[in-house]
Amino acid sequence: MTDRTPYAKQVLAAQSIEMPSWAFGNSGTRFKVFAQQGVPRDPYEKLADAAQVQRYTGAAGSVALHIPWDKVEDYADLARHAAELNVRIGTINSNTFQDDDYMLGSVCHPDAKIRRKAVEHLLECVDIMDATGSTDLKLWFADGTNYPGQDSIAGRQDRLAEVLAEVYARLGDHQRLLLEYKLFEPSFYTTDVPDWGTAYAHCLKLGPRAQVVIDTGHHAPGTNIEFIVAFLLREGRLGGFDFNSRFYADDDLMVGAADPFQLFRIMHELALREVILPESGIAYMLDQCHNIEPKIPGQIRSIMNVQEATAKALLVDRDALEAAQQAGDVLGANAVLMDAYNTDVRPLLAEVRAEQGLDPDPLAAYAASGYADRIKADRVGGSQAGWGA
Ligand SMILES: [Mn+2]
Repeated sequence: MTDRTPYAKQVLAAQSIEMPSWAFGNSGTRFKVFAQQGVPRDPYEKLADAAQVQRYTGAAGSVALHIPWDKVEDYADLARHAAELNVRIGTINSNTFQDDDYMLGSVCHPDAKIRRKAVEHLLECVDIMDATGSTDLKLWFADGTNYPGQDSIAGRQDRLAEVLAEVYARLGDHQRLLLEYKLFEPSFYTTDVPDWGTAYAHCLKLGPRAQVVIDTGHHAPGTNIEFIVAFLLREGRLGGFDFNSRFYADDDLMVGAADPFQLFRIMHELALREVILPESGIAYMLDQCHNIEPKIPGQIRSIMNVQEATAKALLVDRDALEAAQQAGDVLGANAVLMDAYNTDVRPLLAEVRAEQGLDPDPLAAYAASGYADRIKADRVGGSQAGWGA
């Protein structure tokens, strides 16, 4: 067995996962949003909280913004604020699902005036990318229908293609359009971008800077997500991930909480192609909400879960795996994978952190810092940011 530990440590030390700004605001379900004390009141405070996650993990270097939830007067100033906190602005996420006009859809709406309004929002998001230095525009559409006959399924695809082409044409040469799919919800009969195949087909028509985002929570139970990863990677169309967990349907729980083995299998496909690090161009993001758990520790735990799955994937003995595969040794090949998965990588990650000058236990270090009490005391007055605000 080859010793892959030095290689794994080197990759882990350079890994970076993007945090969602909305993870730090209040969140809930369609039934109830539970308020927590000390929650940020504006995007500047969200970045300050995100910087805590980076401070204790060293593996969370960027923050995704969501427009209009993170609207500010001066985006260049927000980007400067981020840099001072040792994080940077990552993906710009658009929102065409929280306006009365979008009841029947946004970019697929039958009324051209509503579609125009949605396009203008998406173009504004590209302006914000220009101002913040962000390179990625992430699109997720709540568009779809609830009842058979409600609208033309094919007609909606035509409208979608037209809008995507206009937005793609507006991008700079260094910018990308990342198209996210979701099986269902909020629409319950048809969804206009329900799966990776639909997203992939639209991206192919647009051009090479249009790529697919895999949100791990957006599939039917039992879907083999690592197959989708391998396929899109091979085609050069894997733009990024929205990591989270779901038990039943999309619920944005902490990545690796529901099925750490699935996360390992996904990371294994990525490790095989050596695309774990930021320079691979794959945007590794969390898309989570912490409804009942504290938010900053929730993000720290999530980063650690990704690190653990990554460490195990990096430890897979590729020579032994390939030899077993070539020999048709089914049990042997499977055992190589399981040996890596069953390795306790926590000591290895503690070592990686110590070598970076970090506390080997990020959660304990954060808890001991007193930051949680400070923000509870400081952030009194004003209105706290929440899901959708
Ligand atoms: Mn998502």
